Amino acid sequence: MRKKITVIGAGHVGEITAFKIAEKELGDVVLLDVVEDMPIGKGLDMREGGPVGQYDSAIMGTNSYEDTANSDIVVITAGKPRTPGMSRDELLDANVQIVKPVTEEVVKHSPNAMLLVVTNPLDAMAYLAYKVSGFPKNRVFGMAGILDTTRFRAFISMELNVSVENIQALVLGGHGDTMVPIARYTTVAGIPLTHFLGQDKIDAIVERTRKGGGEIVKYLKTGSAYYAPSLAVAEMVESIVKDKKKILPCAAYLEGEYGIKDLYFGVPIKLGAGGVEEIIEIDLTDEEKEMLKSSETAVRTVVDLIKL
Ligand code: TXD
Repeated sequence: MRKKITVIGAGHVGEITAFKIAEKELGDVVLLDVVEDMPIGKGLDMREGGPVGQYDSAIMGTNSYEDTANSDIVVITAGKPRTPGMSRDELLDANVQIVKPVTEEVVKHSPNAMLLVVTNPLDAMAYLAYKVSGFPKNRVFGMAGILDTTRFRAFISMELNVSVENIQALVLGGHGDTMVPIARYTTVAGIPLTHFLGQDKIDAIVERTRKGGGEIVKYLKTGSAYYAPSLAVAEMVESIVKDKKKILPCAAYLEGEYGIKDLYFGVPIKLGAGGVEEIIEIDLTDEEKEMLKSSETAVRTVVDLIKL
């Protein structure tokens, strides 16, 4: 039986996510948006690409939640993106008004689904979806860390002129400018990053990673990044559908791990058929712990503004 995967929001991230999922044949895809007819056109276009793109996934676009019934995975991308000069946190009020009713509809139609939240401010929206859905914590998680990590990896590969595939890295913390790229756990073909780069260079790459989202918004002017984010979501969906049990940095609900309680926060998790199957706690230096603490404070300040 093929999996049924729904993507809510057929904007930039939603449409490319749906397309990648279909192309990789991870399941049949339903793409939903509030804009009348638009997702139907996009879905049809993707379906018609099947013969030449060599994928058999059935893709459909819709304006109705009836078509999403009994989905195995629901990806929530509905919401406003940033524009230049804006922080992710400034999207809170507008996106609470979107993600809350979307989650309620999803729960009504797909009570057993996994919820993969993408809308910003990410950690706060994952928390909202968790609380509103009433789903167990293993079935609600957010995408951010893979995106932040792929940016960090890309910058390192650009600097060293080596394959992106050689670079293993980890970015922890909230999805904001306080995120914590852990250079100490970053390797190039298993060799510590410090063998290749001095501290100044590493610091500059860490800083560019933290501001990576904003750098793209500045160029796009009318919205935020979508290619790398969509690929990151597709990697998560693949790990669940194929039960790959990949260890990936994702926003997960913490109940004491890393000394943090009742918060969605970016940590390494094992992602498989059971959703969040394990949260991996790694040893951190005092300096890293301090950076994580200020990231926690930044996320908690935003979450506290949500009126559930
Ligand atoms: O790392 C991450 N988590 C992120 C998050 C990386 C990239 C983008 N990130 C956030 O995803 C971004 O800040 C936004 O909050 C969302 C979606 O970004 P996208 O770039 O796809 O925005 P678009 O192109 O404006 O698309 C949003 C779509 C648009 O088609 C709206 O009509 C639709 O969302 N929308 C809705 N769909 C369904 N239901 C409701 N209520 C709804 N409201 C708006």
